[in-house]
Amino acid sequence: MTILAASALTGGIAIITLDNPPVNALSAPLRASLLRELQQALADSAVEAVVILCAGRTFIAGADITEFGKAPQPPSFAELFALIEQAPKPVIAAIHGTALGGGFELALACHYRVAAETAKVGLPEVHLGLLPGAGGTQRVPRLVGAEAALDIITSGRQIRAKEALSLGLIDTLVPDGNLRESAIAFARDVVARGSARPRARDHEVWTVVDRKRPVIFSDFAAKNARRFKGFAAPDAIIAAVQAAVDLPFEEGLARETALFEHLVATPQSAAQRHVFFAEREAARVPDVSADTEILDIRSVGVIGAGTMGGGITMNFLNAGIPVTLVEMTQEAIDRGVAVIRRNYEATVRKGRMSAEQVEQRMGLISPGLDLATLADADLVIEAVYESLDVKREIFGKLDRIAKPGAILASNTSFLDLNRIAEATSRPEWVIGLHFFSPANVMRLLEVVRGAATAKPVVATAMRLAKRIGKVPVLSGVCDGFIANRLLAPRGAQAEAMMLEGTPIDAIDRALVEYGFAMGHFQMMDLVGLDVIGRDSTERTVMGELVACGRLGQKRGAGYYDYDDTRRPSESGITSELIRDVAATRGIRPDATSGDEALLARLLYPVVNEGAKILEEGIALRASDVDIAAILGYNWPVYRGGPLFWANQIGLGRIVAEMRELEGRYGEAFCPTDLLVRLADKGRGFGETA
Ligand code: 3H9
Repeated sequence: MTILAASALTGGIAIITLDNPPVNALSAPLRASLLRELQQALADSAVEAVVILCAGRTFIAGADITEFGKAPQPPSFAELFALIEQAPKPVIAAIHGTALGGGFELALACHYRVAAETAKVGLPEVHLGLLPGAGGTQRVPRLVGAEAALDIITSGRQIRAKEALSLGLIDTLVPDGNLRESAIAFARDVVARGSARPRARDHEVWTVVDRKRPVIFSDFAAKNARRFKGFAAPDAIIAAVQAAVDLPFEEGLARETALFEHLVATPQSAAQRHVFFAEREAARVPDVSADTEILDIRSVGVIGAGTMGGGITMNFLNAGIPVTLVEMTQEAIDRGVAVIRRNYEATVRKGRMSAEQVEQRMGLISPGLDLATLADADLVIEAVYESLDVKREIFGKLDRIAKPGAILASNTSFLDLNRIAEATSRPEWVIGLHFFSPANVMRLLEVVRGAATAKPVVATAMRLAKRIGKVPVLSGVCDGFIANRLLAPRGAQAEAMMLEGTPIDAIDRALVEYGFAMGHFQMMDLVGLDVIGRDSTERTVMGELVACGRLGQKRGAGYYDYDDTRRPSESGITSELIRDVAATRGIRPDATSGDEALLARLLYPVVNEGAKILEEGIALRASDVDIAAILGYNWPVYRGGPLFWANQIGLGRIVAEMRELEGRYGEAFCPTDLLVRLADKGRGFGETA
């Protein structure tokens, strides 16, 4: 039986230990159990102070996220925290690991907070489309002032114990491994000093905030408008923190509760909670059991020091794993290493890394020109240009060089991994590791499983992804894998609509309004039209633009014209070209208007492609498709990904609308069997009957 909360008494100090693996989420049973233990301790005349401590790897990581959207179970957070705060005996939180969300809010309701040196605290609710709903927005401003509170709560960042101490969020730091004893000693000291019971609620917010600047809230919203765009939670957080300033504590709490209850019922929060669990689920491969052997990756080889190879290398350096980086010429390797150094130096300038750290990381690279230097690497990643012949040749050589038991990976973004694996005598050791550009920044890693890839190789890749800060999504072998396959139909529809006479800025605006950082044509211009260079036998607008030197933003002209500040404006030349190309291809004007119609046109084919990817068994589950879209090409996180979004619209409606569109625009709108089947059953993607 799992012990949820149990008490022990040592010399007048009651120690309540919470034990709800894996992260001590404050579920209803845990709340009930803690409430009971607290009531007993407070009623026990032998108890002079109470310490709340957690078993396992962390203090409470927050409310149990799986409970949101269900009927609330007693006791409420408010009831529990009121008991703590109003307790006639001092209550002390002893924090290790991460005290997050409702967990940190519990600590804030305690009279004192003792933290282990490596502990972190934070209010990450914003990442779930929520605000701290258990007093965090009212107590934090009272401890640190409104401005710091706005930063902490809207960023959701984890604050190291040292910073938390200097901010006044915790009272003392103690050595790791000695938390229990230190917290007991702290409690004894408090008792000896006369059982003082300071409460965050009694602090004056105005003692920290400059009274003359009531505009801090509107200033803060304006300054962060870009970052908050489209998200509902930041505005609600600002309103709640403002309530901490404007209203008495209890009224502020009531305002916070009302805002929380509103947010938790929004589709945005449902989407962001879906993404939270989907990211974690993605690492699981059903036929690769948890006890599959994980290979030890202590050294990595990367072939190709271009943009991709360099970015890939940085991931391993950041994780402290040495990399042997191999190129064809001295010039190429020197350039690649210099770019890596420049990237790190830029991070130093932003104050996010020290000069010593740069040297440490650069010291982990062994640059060279000889593939033979990869003989000892535990994992080799090939990141040369996309040519099957070149890759097969490299894998053939690697096969002769790499030690037995080394994983041989390709960073191909669309080639047939099985053909690459066949160039070796050990296809079971070959896997795809498809990084997204910039590879040191983008969190998605598509792990491509070939027909022969061995289970330990898959399991190792999934584990390694986490070690280097990536979210792995398993993909089968197909042209474009998951993320790129999803992106293609959106582009095809954007271009079709352009030729039918829909203004490109209307198409882009619809995507930006939906939540993408930029529209299709803006993205093409940013990447560079010459770089995208599609093979086409037909006359295309892009081909014509390239032919007349309009290569995109870098030339000040592409689909759009750009001024010195890179602001796009409509181009007469492009409009003319569009009309011209449409006329030669016999496309009649038929502009689409209205955001809903534009989005149906642009995004339903993406939903359909996602369904095909599932149907073909390329992705393991619907939520993996969502993660690939969100992390691979910035599908707005608050939409939950294409398939979650489709569920929210209703698959029945999507199928009906697609059939209409199919009549007008053809095959791209023919709903795939899986989509039709689910719609007929009234089910959504990933939903069991
Ligand atoms: C909140 O508190 C609202 C309140 O303000 C107001 C209430 C009224 N609930 O991430 P990991 C699971 S909102 C349920 O892989 P790590 C997770 O799904 C909450 N489950 O470990 C996974 O399950 P599985 C605010 C949770 O070591 C397992 O635990 N708090 C929760 O890489 C391990 O997780 C947060 O948003 C939860 N709260 O990282 C914090 N948390 O093994 C969310 C985790 O089945 N949590 N799980 O896949 C985290 O950020 C990370 O889990 C943490 C550990 C940093 C704690």
